[in-house]
Amino acid sequence: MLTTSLGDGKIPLDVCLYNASGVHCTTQEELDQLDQCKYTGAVLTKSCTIEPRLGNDHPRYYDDVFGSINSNGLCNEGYQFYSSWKSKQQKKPYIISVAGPTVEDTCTIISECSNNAIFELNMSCPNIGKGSGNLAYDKEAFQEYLRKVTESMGNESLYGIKLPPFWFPEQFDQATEVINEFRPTFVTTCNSIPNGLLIGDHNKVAIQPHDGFGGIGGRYIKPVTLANVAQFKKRGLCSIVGCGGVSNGRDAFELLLVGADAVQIGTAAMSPTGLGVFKLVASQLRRQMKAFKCEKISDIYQLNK
Ligand code: RRO
Repeated sequence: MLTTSLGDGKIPLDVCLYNASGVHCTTQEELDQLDQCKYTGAVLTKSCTIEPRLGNDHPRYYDDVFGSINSNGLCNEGYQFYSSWKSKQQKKPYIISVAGPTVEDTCTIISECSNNAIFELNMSCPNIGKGSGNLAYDKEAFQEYLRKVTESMGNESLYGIKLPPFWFPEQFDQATEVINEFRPTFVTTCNSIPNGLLIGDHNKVAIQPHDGFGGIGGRYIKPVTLANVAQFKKRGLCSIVGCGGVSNGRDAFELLLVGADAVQIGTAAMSPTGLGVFKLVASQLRRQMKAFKCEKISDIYQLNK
């Protein structure tokens, strides 16, 4: 019932839910746990760079009932770790998120990974200063990045693009033009909203790096995610993975209703119950589908036509 696929069947997912990059997917133990989780359809890694990175100083992540702020600073184990991680179950697609963060480093990483690796190109990290966070807002820079990166891939490579949030119709038109030119297998929309600010305990900014500014995720951003999925769906491009603000089955159902083919969960999987959220969301999503007489995931979008 929860089966779906990205790229017209090229990436089959037994379950339409999986983790957002950055959430429970940095270490060997975390990847192994994702691999074993029965309620996710893919394993997606933390965005990687050539060398391992420790990331920013702590506290760099904070959440409240409405969502989260982070300035993790691209902490990761380096691409060689992610390219050599092996699934013990061998059942789910394994997607390597690549941040670069420069286009040259992205190309190096891609050309060094195996030909049949699947990539999610992170062009939207909000926390690394100049670089990827605003790349997709500039049409020429976006094209140039994809031109170089796709040249470093095999012709048959499967890849998605992790987009930043867009706001205005012209931005969606412009991004769609670039996406249609390069035809990725999927887009993931969207990364955290850049440069938000949350106040934590003691009347101070909630996280330490960058004077407290960081990427906002979780329930705060669900309306933005819904709008971004709907705007891209309207423009009829490749498969869409919705990401941002999903913490229950109704949230996932709503993203599928506006045109997502699959749904990632980020902030809600950082909670103390961790990966348990996938079981909860999967069972609530099934219940929603039964209530609205949907037998398969693609029936959900039809309800909204
Ligand atoms: O590591 C981070 O600070 C980070 C990344 Br790479 C990203 O893409 N999105 C985000 O919210 N944080």
